[in-house]
Amino acid sequence: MNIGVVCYPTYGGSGVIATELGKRLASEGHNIHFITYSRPIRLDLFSENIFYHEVRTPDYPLFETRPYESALASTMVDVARYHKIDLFHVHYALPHASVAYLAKQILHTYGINVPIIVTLHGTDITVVGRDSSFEPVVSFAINQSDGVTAVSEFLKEATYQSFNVSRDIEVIPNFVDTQRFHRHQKDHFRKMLTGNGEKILIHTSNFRKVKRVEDVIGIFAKVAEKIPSKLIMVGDGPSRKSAEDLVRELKLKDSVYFLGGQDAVEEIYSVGDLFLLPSESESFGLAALEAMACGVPVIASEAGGLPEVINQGKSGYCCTVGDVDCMAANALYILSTPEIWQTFSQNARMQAEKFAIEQISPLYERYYEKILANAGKKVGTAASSTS
Ligand code: GMT
Repeated sequence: MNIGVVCYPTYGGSGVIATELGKRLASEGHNIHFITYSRPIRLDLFSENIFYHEVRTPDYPLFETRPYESALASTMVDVARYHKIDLFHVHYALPHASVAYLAKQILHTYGINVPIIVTLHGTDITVVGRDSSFEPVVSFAINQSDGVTAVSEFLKEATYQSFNVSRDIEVIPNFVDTQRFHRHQKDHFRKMLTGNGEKILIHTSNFRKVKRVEDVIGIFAKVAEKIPSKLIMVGDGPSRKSAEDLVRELKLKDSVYFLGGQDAVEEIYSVGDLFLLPSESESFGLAALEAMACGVPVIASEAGGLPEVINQGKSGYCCTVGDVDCMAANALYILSTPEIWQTFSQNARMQAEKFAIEQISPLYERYYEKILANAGKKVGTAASSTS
């Protein structure tokens, strides 16, 4: 199959999922054409079946903001016409679902039908997409797409609740590469961070309001009062400055490291004793899954799809959003004895294996085939695919 993939290329779970899925499908013989405004962050290695088309949005003195959507639709049309795209898979509804609809209508004028599949990821539904400035467009585009998937049952239901949508939505959960994400031997790194055998707590995110980074620090402060610990903060974003200020205010500066954006997160998770994700809203929680694959138990809020990922009481705990006391108490319980931690760590890995990429990517392939069949299109399988 020749598949056009549209996603956000910067740090963020939806871009990671889009890129890792594309890489996996390319390794199985499909031709994957990424169409984005910069190279997707995890598109690091050359593969003969992967192509990258940069969307250029020319500037003009009249533009206060550049019309990216028009440039993206035009690039999608161009790539579809000249690379014989069988279907477009667009990740994150806003604005990709409506842009894909536009591209599809334009392609019809050339006598070309390219079905559109939209994957809903999170705040495109739960936060920004449902704002009245966008809702009618997002509802329309979801209804008009040939296929729609959501990354959790929670997100599927949230879509029905917040949008004027009644069509079928297929739940295909996110996945993890369990070969890459496993507990690496990183004793020297651990020693570097914790000269006195402290526990290591980790948080990774894009430091937005929805992540409740102040709760991460609150949980850590309570844990550190009882058990000597360090906190590693990975990622960057708007809440980082206030988080650093809070750490200074609480006089925790020597125990909290802000590492900024990192690529080899599996190496950091490999020295982790707990992963903290107390988000306000989280459709899935890919970072938690990746940490679990490295044997790190998770302390999280019970927001959104997190309870579908974390096996409560086995691989971690979920508490009510904002209940820092509950999260700290559960963290202390897991860290209280090496035996309890070991059991949670093993369970975390086992739970993550249920979401291994080799289990989940065939679900997407089957869904592609179904949508293509519904559209009356017959295309080759991975093995017979040609560009
Ligand atoms: O919605 C966002 O915050 C952005 C989005 C992304 O592009 O990174 O994250 C969402 O999609 C991820 C991948 O499917 C999920 O793992 C995250 O839980 C989800 N974020 C939220 O729901 C806040």
